[in-house]
Amino acid sequence: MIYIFIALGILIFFIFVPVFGKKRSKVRYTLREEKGPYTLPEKFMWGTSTAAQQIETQQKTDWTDFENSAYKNRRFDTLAPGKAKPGHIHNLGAYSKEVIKKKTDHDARIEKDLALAKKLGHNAYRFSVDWARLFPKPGMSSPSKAGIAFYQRVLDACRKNKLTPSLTLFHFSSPSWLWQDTVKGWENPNTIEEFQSLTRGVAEHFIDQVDHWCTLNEPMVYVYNGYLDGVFPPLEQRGNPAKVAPIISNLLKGHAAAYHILHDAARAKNKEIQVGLTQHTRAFEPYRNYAVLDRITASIIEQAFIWDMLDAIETGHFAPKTGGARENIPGLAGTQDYVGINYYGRFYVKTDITRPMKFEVLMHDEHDPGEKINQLGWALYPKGFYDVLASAHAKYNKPIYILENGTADDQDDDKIRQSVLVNHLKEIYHVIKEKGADVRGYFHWSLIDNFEWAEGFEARFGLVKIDYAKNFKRIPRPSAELYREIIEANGVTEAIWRYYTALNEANG
Ligand code: IFM
Repeated sequence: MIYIFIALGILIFFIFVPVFGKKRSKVRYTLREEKGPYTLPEKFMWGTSTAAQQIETQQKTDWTDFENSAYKNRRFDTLAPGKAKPGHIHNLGAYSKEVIKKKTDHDARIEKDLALAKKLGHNAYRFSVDWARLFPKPGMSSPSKAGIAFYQRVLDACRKNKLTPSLTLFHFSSPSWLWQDTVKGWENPNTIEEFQSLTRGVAEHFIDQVDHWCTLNEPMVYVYNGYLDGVFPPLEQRGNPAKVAPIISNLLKGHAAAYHILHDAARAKNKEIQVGLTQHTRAFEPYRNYAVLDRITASIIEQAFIWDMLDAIETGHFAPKTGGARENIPGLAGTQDYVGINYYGRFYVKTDITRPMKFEVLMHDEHDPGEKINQLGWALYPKGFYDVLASAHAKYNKPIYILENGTADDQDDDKIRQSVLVNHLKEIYHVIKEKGADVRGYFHWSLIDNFEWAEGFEARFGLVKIDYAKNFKRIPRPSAELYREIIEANGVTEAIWRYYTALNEANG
């Protein structure tokens, strides 16, 4: 009997007491030695991504309401770099009302911005439509003429500059009128029907001109930030992840309906299109390498945050890993022609033996001064990009588009962004070569600096800097030229690799 107790004790000790083992951040990614060239497939799409609420003049949306109320009530705080304070928008008070309203003044500069993208060598451009610009009032049977004319300008500029457009229908913000009910946003089942009207309106005008479609941008960020973490509208902090399963289910239903509407419209015009959605991905890793609870929790979070929705789209069956009703969703199975991946680095998952359900997700390891992080404190980890792409390929065996990858770096010499570009593009090469992944395009986030949601205007993601104090002046950063050279060579050449290595050595 005593032996059973000892054995059980040892088992429990190893499973639950995370005392041994290195921190995962110490497990570095050693750059592979070869100098390249790391050439990507022919006809590769090279572009950038943007989103309406982040670069266009404010329309009447949930986000506009939040921005204006945060400004009025001086709710500008942050908890730590990259850790937004619920209900606040970081340092918004440092910017003028004009900036908050016009964001990047893109409305007045669409043609110039896309001419700049061409000059920087891009052959593609991903943008999203502002739902409220197209449907400013409830009950409209077709989109507003002014809204359609606005996006026609974007598409005309794409055509003129030989940029293949990729159009996203939903990127976080939606009309204020969808937020009047007690059940708000995508939690309200009516939103599914309204999203179908949006899709029909956009398809009717643009299906001829767009071959690449994204229904939903990072739906799990929308759900997590809005309903669990409280940093996006509706600023809720529900303790239990099972409570958001119905919202995810509505998003899946909206996606499936939009997929069919777009394909029906394309079929009627005898044309082929590609439709998918894109997920925000990170490498979810245990904080302590050998802490079994950290490891188990990290893998559950990864499954829930990245794969649950994509698995449901493959099978038509939604089985939320973090609780909530399982459900068969009619019309959902097989509604992705490609897998959309947005990748931003590594998160650490840290558990506590005394409160196993209350885990922490850390953006970097505070106790590891050697770790490479960005302006927002996000741990950089190119190897995780390889792993995510390899998993997406193994699970779904579909074409993959990187619809976002980039980093926050506000320095004029933007060495961090240059490093992110080179290292992540190398990983695409490796995963194609070693795993046979069918990666067809890379869209850097972002073309220009923009409004980074609860992080406000401080976090700078642009290849091109915006000087908000000097009438929204556009100033390309060194990474813009580096990206141009990479595109021209269709990959990272030995010369670019040498430049990058020298840059890093000079940098310590
Ligand atoms: O700015 C966001 C974008 O809206 C969605 N993906 C991540 C980006 C950087 O945080």
